[in-house]
Amino acid sequence: MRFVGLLSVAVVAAALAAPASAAEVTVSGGWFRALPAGLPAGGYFTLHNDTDAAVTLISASSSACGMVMLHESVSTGGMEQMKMVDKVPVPAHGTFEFKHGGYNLMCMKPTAAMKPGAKVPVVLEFAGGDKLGVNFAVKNAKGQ
Ligand SMILES: [Cu+2]
Repeated sequence: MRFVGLLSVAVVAAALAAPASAAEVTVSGGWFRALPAGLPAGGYFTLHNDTDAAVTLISASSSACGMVMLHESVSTGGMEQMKMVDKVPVPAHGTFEFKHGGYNLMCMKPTAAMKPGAKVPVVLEFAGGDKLGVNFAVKNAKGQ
């Protein structure tokens, strides 16, 4: 796999600031929906896999969250419920969108850093141990 190899997260984050090179896994449009009173913040983004191999997202973490879970919203009889997901495969040259009503990151116990207008770091971990560091914007409940 060619995108991040065994580089440290800090090195990966620095590499992301450089112009995109040929084949890698990238994130666009990452943001958290901050809610008042320490409620969990949903995270949304699009994962782009421009490599020739499938990748599988297995976990996420952030210093702005006590814990980050992968969730899927499932509508049952008009009720929307969140289901835990343990992996999200993205095919070679494919994309996967985490969006409202579908998949989301769930930031449990958000810290004071999780406030609208801020940016918070997120580390995505893939099967095999590759990690990708990316900054997410923080917006209010209206997405502003
Ligand atoms: Cu959720």
